[in-house]
Amino acid sequence: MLMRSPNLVKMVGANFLCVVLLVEIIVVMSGHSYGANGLSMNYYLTSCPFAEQIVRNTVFRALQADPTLAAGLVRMHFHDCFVEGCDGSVLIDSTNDNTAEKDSLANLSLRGYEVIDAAKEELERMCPGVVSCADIVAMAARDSVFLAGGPLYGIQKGRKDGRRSKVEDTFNLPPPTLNASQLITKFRQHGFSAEEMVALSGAHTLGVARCRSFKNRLSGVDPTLDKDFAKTLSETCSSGDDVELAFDTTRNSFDNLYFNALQRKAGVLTSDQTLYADTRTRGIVNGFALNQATFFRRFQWAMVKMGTLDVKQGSRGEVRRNCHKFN
Ligand code: HEM
Ligand SMILES: *[C@@H]1O[C@H](CO)[C@@H](O)[C@H](O)[C@H]1NC(C)=O
Ligand SMILES: CC(=O)N[C@H]1CO[C@H](CO)[C@@H](O)[C@@H]1O
Repeated sequence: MLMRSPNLVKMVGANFLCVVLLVEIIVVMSGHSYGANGLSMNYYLTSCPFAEQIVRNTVFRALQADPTLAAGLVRMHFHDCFVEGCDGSVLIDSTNDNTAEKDSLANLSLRGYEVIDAAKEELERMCPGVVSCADIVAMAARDSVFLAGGPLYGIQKGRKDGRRSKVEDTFNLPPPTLNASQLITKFRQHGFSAEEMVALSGAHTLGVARCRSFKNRLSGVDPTLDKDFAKTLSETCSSGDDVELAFDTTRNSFDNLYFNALQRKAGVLTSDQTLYADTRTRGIVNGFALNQATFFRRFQWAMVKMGTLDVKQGSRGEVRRNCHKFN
């Protein structure tokens, strides 16, 4: 296990490069291992050998300038994968005859598009037409987790970019008002266990929510909501719908404090606090709150799995030249 200070980005640089190089060497030695879905660890080995480094350096520079972007990039990957599979559909701009996923209410506050664009631009210079936008999103999320102090996991590459991005498909995204039963059902539809769903929710160790995402909790008495924390929520909302509140006390550090907050009834969204309120998931929350290493292992596994949801292969997809537009 690597130990990192919260003041991550500066310290981690050198370490990060070494570890990733090592991971890559191990992968290369173990040969081409294509999964059933056509993805592989060393997909760009000959076609664009520096693809991983280019994405990593771009993300590294972006987070140095603005560490809050780690949250944006992790969430972007989730929104990409849960709608139409991990195919870069979240990046498509709307046109006159197509309203894209991007313009859904759920998507209102996605951030970090410019980081994906910067990586894509450099990749197009080095190896034109080779690295998909979907893979860039997956790699950027992976690098963000690690640079924010979370676990490092290797991911397969080779996702093709999709040719469909429709606002109506975003009904697949879970709204923040869901209870544990509904979350378990929703995630089961994508092949996840309750434990994997709780681990993935742990991504809320990064970032913020805006008042409009939790103001549903401010009417009536909620026994699952701490009284002082209820005041924090309503004070936030007294300044407007778009005012932000961090999910935990360390919004830019990937740690297990999110789960400790749930134990104190200080979860921000209904969908956060329900994980502790419901007996089916409370034990999992307690386990992750007690042992960060367990959370990290489960999160790594669940993210790798999320990153392969309905990936497009061959003629089902393309490698976009510009991540905002179909070719
Ligand atoms: C379990 C169901 C989930 C629900 C209901 C949910 C809902 C939300 C909502 C409402 C916000 C705040 C948006 C805003 O007010 O601007 C948010 C933020 C966020 N979500 Fe989730 N989410 C879920 C799962 C996930 C998963 C699986 C991931 C990633 C693996 C994720 C990553 C994030 C991150 C990093 C943020 C902070 C974004 C930022 O600060 O820019 N969420 N989520
Ligand atoms: C969760 O919400 C659904 C829909 O509102 C409701 O039918 C169900 O009873 C709720 N489950 C629990 C355990 O509260
Ligand atoms: C409805 C809405 O406001 N959608 C937004 C989704 O995200 C993009 C990119 O930030 C915005 O341009 C859209 O306005």
